[in-house]
Parts: sequence; C-alpha cells; structure tokens
Amino acid sequence: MTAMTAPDPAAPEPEPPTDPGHASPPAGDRQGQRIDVITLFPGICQAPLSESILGRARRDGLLDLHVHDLREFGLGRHRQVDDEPYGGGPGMVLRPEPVFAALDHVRGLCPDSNPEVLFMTPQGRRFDQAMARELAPRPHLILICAAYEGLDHRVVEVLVDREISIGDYVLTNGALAAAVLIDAVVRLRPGVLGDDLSAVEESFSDGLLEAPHYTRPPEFHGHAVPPVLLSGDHGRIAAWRREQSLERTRQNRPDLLP
Ligand code: JBE
Repeated sequence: MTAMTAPDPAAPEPEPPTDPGHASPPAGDRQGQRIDVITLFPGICQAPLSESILGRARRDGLLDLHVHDLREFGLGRHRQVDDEPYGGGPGMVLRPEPVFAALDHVRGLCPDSNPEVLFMTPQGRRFDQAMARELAPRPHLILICAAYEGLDHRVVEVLVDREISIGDYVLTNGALAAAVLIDAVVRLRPGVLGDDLSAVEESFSDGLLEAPHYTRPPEFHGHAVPPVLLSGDHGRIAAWRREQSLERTRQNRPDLLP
C-alpha cells in the first residue's frame, strides 16, 4: 500500500490495520450453540450464515445450525402451510399444524435439550445488543419465521417463549430477521471473534456510538486524518474519541443519551 501524499514528517505514520489473527479454538473445550430455524425459505437464512465469521464458526463447531423447510411439514399432497384469515382481511396466515409438526420434529432430534423458542415478527419485542447478550449463553434456540403472512396465534400462545422484532420496518420474510439475530448472538460466543474484535463489543456497551475510524493514507482527496490521531498521545486520543462519540450520539441517536 502506498500513501498518495507524503506524510507529515513530524507525525509518525499511523500503524496499518492489524490482522486480528484468529486462531481456531482448540477443539472440544468450547460447546457449540445449537440453533434450529423453521422457515419456508431455508436458502435466505443459510446464505448470510455461510460466509465470513459465521461460516467459520460453523466449520469450527461453535455454531450448530439446522435450517428446516416448513413446506416439508405441510398438509396433504400440496403440502399446504397457510390459509385465509378468520374474520377476513388481506394475506394468508400460517396454519398451526405444520409449525407444531416442525417443532415436534426438532424437539425429537434433541430430546434432552430445553430449547428457547423464538418467533421473528414485527409485533415482537425489539431486538438489541442487551437481548443478544442474554441469548448468547443459551445452549439451544429454535427460531420460527413467518413469511409474508402472519402465524396462527395459537402457536404463539402454546409454543413460543418470546416474540422478537429486529426493527420497526416490515420485511417480506422472517428468515432474513432470523439471520440477523443469529449473527448478532453467535458473534458473542467465546472463540467466534478474535480478541481484537471482542474489544469492539466493549466499546459499544458503554451505550454511545463509536468515534470515527481512519487508516492510511494520512491525506486522501485533500482530506486529512485528524492530526490528534497521528500524535501518539494516547490520553489526547482517548479524550478526542470520547468527545466524538458524544457528538455523534447527539447527532444520530439522541435517544441513547440519558
Ligand atoms: O423484525 N422481524 O422479525 C420481522 C419479521 C418479519 C417481517 N418483518 C420483520 N421486521
């Protein structure tokens, strides 16, 4: 990598980004988290969890992911999974029988586990970092995803422990929401991130947005890196970052401030 302009000789060049250098966890000393997903669109949930850090977590046995096609538990020759809503209205509703059958199947696969059953729905409690921390230690989660339609509420009453929403917008598909939740939860499990990246979690947990980041070159298209970051003065750098964190939080997320 070459700097586009000569760096100020008075300022030391900032260190290049370091590779977190994740070592694979020693096999056997870390229990994987089992997550079963029940969805009409297994591919939508699988794809984002097959690459990068989550893909490696699966290969390392830290995430034991099983995605089940709800269609396979559908009724009759047409494998019907949904029907018209009682009381009228647009859209279709997932019938309870296929979801019950899929959950029975999953429970049969691991009879000794006591899974927590989550339903991904815009009507749920809003998912956040605190909830991710709460779910990360659980040995077994089951996620139910509704598609464009709702889910017969008897499933929610009888089988669901928590209804969870990833945000105040409507997706075409709960499978995408499930993938988001799984990513946020599994990255908190020991061994999934390198130590350098674990620190990133701590900086978020002080409740403020992070300060902006810069790397080489020191000047780009006429824009210089804030000189304090090149000063080598760790006290001033920490104070600058704190100030930036507060300012960014005030600007973008005033709801996070007390
Ligand atoms: O947040 N969610 O869990 C959703 C599920 C399905 C559709 N939209 C959502 N926001």
